[in-house]
Amino acid sequence: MKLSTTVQALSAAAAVSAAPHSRRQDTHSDLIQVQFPPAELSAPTITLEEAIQLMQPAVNDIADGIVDALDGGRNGDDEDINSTTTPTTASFEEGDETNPPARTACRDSIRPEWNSMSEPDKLDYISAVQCLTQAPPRGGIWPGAVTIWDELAFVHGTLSGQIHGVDTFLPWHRYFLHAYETLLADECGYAGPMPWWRETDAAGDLAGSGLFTPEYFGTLYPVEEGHPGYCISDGPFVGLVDRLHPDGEVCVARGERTSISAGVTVEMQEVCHGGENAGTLPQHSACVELTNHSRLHNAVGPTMARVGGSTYDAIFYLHHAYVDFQWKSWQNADQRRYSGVEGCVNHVAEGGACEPLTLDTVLTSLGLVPDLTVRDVLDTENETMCYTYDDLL
Ligand SMILES: [Cu+2]
Repeated sequence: MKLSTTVQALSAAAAVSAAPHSRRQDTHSDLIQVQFPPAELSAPTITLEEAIQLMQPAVNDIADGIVDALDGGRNGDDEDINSTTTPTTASFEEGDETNPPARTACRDSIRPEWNSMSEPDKLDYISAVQCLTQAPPRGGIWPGAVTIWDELAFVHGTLSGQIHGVDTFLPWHRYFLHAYETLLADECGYAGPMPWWRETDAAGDLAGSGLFTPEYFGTLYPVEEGHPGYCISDGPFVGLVDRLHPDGEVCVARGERTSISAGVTVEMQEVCHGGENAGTLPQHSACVELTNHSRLHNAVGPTMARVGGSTYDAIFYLHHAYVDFQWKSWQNADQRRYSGVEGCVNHVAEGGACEPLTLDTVLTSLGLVPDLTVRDVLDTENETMCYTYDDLL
């Protein structure tokens, strides 16, 4: 069915029916409209102007690692950006400024942008992900888990408050992608690369990006404002359920809000990149998280828009590979960013104390795969992790 035809059919169906009960079968198509409330957009965002403000130098001096901690260090104009944490410490190791660590350049493990992959490689990846959505749980993570997919979602959902809106955001999600890749290999024999998605190419029309087809991730339909979205209705992920939803078990669902997806832009990405000498990790992290990252989550909802269950949608992992790509690109602009971190692991309330993010900060998946530290994941071209991105060669 052509998308335009489908959308027309959906609009007509929506006009004649507004059943209030839990789910209903759409009379004009095979789509099931979800009836849990439209996701409250749980990923906070900032505007382009706020992003530019956030990236202003002088919150911290990355060269000295000198920090003006709890008073005065904060950019006065940022006060309404809840999730922005105040950098209060730096853990650059001595000599880092003059001797960046030698990097082994793992050029044999390149993460490709989705659209550059061959058809067989795309299908190979999708088939491995489908396998993971059905693989039996490893156990010991969550008694409610029926699959490893549930365990991944549980880990991300349970830790949600500790890994979003704090400076652990980028390292933890890098670690989480590593856990996911490990499971794809171990449980489903996947030996191919982990793709990323240059979603800025599809701003305002994610549905037409070529990813959301019955062969790959399943169709994504644009929806009107206030429409709750549709259960995934075709492709390898049809029937997938979110077992962490507060309303109980619900289908994994999508509906593109194009007004939001239009805001996933190269301009935002470039602001957050900050140039060679601008931007500390906390600035870069908050900027990335609160702009393109959050917008894409909110745009694909309702599953992706609910932070606690977002990993149930398989697109999550390509999206976070794009987030990780942005971090690595930022790190590449200053080699010291491969050896030092700064910021806070906690949400610092006004005047509150910062628990510093350090190289020894532990990144956990609650036992799904072994814990690592920030040190282990900071450089993706070392012994623990060995990859880079096609656009960063
Ligand atoms: Cu997350």
